[in-house]
Amino acid sequence: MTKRWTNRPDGSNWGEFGEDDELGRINLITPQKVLEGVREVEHGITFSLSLPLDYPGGNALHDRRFPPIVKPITDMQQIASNFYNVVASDSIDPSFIDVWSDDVVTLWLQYSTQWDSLAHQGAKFDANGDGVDEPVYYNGFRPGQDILGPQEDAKGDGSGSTSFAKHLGLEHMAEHGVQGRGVLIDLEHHLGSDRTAVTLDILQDIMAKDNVVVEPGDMLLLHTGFADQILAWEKNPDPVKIHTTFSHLDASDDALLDWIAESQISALIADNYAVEGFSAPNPEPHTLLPIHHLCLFKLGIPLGELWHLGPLAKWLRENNRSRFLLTAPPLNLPGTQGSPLTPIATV
Ligand code: UVW
Repeated sequence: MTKRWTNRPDGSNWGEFGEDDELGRINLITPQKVLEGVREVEHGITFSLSLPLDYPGGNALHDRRFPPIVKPITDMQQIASNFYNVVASDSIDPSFIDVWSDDVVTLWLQYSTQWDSLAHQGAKFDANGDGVDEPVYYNGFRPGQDILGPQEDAKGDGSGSTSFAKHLGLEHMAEHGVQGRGVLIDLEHHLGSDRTAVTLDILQDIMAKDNVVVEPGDMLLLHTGFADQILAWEKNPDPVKIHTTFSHLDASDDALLDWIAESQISALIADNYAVEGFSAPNPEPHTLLPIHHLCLFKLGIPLGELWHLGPLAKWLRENNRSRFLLTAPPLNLPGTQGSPLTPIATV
């Protein structure tokens, strides 16, 4: 197969997991890494790390993402009542005792607890070496060719799908299985609910105080307290505080970005909105989200957002631990940019 690129971005690892790789750093979750995760299980206690998927509530966090809409499926005549709370003795035959329901959901895949796929953020970059930047995703995959849409029948199966990631979709992570060692850094314990931009110095200071060590292939989780507050707001979040409280990674700190690259983490996960804050305006070409750019575009590190980490962080602190077995596959829903999930930590 022809290479999709002749230039790769500075500091990227394109091609290092194979010319056609679509998994990125998830490749570092090897059988050995799974065993390292399993060895962290001592008590058999599990923590579900998902918010209910109808949280945060409303759309104050992101004005184009909405809570799920659940409906009954309809019958061939589009009548909903024919397949929801259906009493079979009334509608089919008096001899049947059954009552049935079936439903359908419209689900904004990045509304709540989610993975961002490697197709979620690319960049303009001169990958083919013709001197002109073109839009491209991780490992040189292209909009319009590999990531299709919006267009009629993008999936090509008549299903009505108008977008479809032929490559880099989350089904690859689902099929690989996402299970290995998770390591949690408890930012909230040290920084409280202030909107602190966390630099490498702050991060390493907290890691030293809490004896947190991150090794290649680990999935790194950051507890900021944001998702705990989201739950406390009970689906009616404060529209100002939701954007002005709790810590996030300081994407303007180049040393932090270098550390993320050098640490060889396989995934970067936070309980907040986007892991990082937005870049300041700048007349030069730049990325709005440097950590998304580094992780999704350059290094193939999937991002987890809006995970519910509070109870796990509390237990780990009480037990003087930071590591656990993390099981966190996305939905095996082909062609998607993001996926809800129900991650489980086992200690
Ligand atoms: C933002 O929308 C800021 O981040 P994400 O798309 O990763 O949720």
